[in-house]
Amino acid sequence: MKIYDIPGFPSPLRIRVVIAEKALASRIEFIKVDLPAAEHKQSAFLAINPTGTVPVLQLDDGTYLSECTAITEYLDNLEGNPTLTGTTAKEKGLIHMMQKRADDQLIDAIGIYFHHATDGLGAQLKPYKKPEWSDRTVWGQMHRDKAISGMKYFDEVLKTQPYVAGDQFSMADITVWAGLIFAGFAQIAIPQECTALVAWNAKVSERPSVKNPA
Ligand SMILES: N[C@@H](CCC(=O)N[C@@H](CS)C(=O)NCC(=O)O)C(=O)O
Repeated sequence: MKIYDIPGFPSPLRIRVVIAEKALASRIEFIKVDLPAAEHKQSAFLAINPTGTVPVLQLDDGTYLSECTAITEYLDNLEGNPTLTGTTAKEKGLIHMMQKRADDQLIDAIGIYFHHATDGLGAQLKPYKKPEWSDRTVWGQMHRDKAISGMKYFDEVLKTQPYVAGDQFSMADITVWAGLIFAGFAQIAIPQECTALVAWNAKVSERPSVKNPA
C-alpha cells in the first residue's frame, strides 16, 4: 500500500499513529506530497483525491481512499480485531459519534480559523481569495471560539472517563490529540481550566504510537 502525505501535518499524523498502533509500517510506502508548493491542488493529485487534501491511501489493487476516518477504518479492519474503531455495536456507535465531534469541534474548526483568519499555509494556498469575501476573517475567528468550546467539551467528557469514547483508546482519541497539535500550530491555547484534557493529552502523548508515529 502507499500513503500520499506530508510528515508532521495533523491529518497525516493521525494516520501515522494508526499505522504504528496497528504495526503496519512495513506494508506501507510513503510518498511525499509537496503542500507548500501546492502539489495537492494540481490535476495529478486531484485525480486521486478531488478534495485536494492529504493523506490518501492507495490500496494494492489501485483503489484510493481519502478521509482519515475511512483510512483508519480500512486499516483497523485489515487484519485481526479492530482496536481503534470498536468491536461491539455500542463501541462502534460511541467511537463514531465522538470522532465526528472531534473533527467538527476541533480539527475542522481550527482548520477554518487557520486558513481564513491567519496566513495559513501562505498566500498561494489561502483559499477563497475573493476580495468580497474578506469578512471571512470574522468567520475564521468564530471558528477559533468554536475550537475553544470544543476543548472545554472534551475536558468535561474526560472528567468522567479515561478516553474520549469510553474506557478504551480509539480513533476518537487520535483525532482529539491531532486537534490539539493543530491548535498549537495555529496558536490556539488550551484554556487553563481544562485540566482533565491536559492530563489526558499527557497520557496519550506517552503511547508508543504517538511518541513514534510511522
Ligand atoms: N477531512 C480530511 C482533512 C484532511 C486535511 O485537511 N489535510 C490537510 C493537511 S493536515 C491538507 O491537506 N491541507 C491542505 C489544504 O487544505 O490546502 C481528512 O480527514 O483526511
